[in-house]
Amino acid sequence: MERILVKDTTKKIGKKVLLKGWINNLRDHGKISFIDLRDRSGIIQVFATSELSNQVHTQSAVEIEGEIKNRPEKLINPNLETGKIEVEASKLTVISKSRELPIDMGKEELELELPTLLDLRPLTLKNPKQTQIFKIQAEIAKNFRDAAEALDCTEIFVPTISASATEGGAEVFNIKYYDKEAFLTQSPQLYKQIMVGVFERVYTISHAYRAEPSITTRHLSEVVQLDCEIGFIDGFEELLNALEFVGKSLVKVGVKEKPLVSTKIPRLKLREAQKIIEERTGRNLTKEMDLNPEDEIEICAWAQEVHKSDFVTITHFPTKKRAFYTMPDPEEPEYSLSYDLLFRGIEISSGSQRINDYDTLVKAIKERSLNPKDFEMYLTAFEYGMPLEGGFSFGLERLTMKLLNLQNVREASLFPRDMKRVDKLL
Ligand code: AMO
Repeated sequence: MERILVKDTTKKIGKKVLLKGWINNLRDHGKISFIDLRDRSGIIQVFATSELSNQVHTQSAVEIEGEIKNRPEKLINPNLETGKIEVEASKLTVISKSRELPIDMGKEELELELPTLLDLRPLTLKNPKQTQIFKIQAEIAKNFRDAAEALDCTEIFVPTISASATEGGAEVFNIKYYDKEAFLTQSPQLYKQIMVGVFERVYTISHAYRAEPSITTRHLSEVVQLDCEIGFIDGFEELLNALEFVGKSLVKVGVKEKPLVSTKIPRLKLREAQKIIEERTGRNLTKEMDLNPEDEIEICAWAQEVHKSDFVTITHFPTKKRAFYTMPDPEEPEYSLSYDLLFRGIEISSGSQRINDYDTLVKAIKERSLNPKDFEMYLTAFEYGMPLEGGFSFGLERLTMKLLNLQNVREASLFPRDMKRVDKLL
């Protein structure tokens, strides 16, 4: 008999079927038991005699043959797609047996502390609530590809090993590379810019590494970034429009609590945002060069209340606080043509218009006490015709965390890395 998926069982009432999957839960009632069978498409209840079920443990991989039947009216489960039916098992074969479980996997929501949840990842990820986080994450990534393609960007794949600690800052991982030293890239930035000189518009989904010096609920040491870079732009406005178009596209996923998306996302210069925060909280931020986490929460609360928007775009950060490649605003060069997109209280994306003139770029590199020699490959692209350009990068885990209202960004990473953890605690 050919295997069918759980999602197709509703069309097979009265028929004999073969299902394959894992035992998500097993309720033993003496002579009979109820099994929740989970496959990639869903969950279905299986009714089995104890002779069939007494050898199996929860999470074992099994094959079940049986007949699909309507459930008695009072046993219908409205929370399950297959809640009106069940399988009456005639044969149960264990493909691979599960050991005794170290935790209770029978609950809808795993009641575990985060370290246990992460230590037992291969098991805890099988919990449907956990699985759902990463289904949503896959939807976000798909939406990103669709939005970037709609902007006519070409997908590129860039290296994550670099010969120099490029973007500056202390948060770089050194690696031993044969008998030399190398670094893990902090972002695909330099390569995506080079590729604008080739394709004009590009996008990439890539891993980025940050040796974050502290443990917070919003920082990981390895992240997935969703980057776009666009050439021959007419100006800054075009970049903001692209950023917000992609942002709005990313959040069109199957979550219960739909994001508030207004037609026009509110846009504020950093100083305007700081003024609003001061009016609301009394905190004077005029000397601050950036928004701290508390400020991000406050300005997002303002955007929700006043503009019914979970998004707010902040522009014009001080030039010296942004990376060397950021274009200063020609009208006010201490401020830059840069932006952050905030969503539900956190920065989920960042970007800018870039310096596209070779000499200005070399000067900006030197001004930050970096060495132009370390940027040889990158700078070459600016010697051979770099158009006006800019781009942005979304953090996949932060976006997933906020869309699902998770408390810690680690819950939105399959195998999170931080100062204390690589798979397990170090
Ligand atoms: P930035 O450093 O702001 O910009 O990163 C872009 C986005 O990536 C996510 N992110 C992180 N998420 C979790 N933990 C971290 N340690 C972490 N670091 C970054 C955030 C952030 O908004 N090259 C520029 C982008 C550009 O200018 O195009 C860059 O990397 O969501």
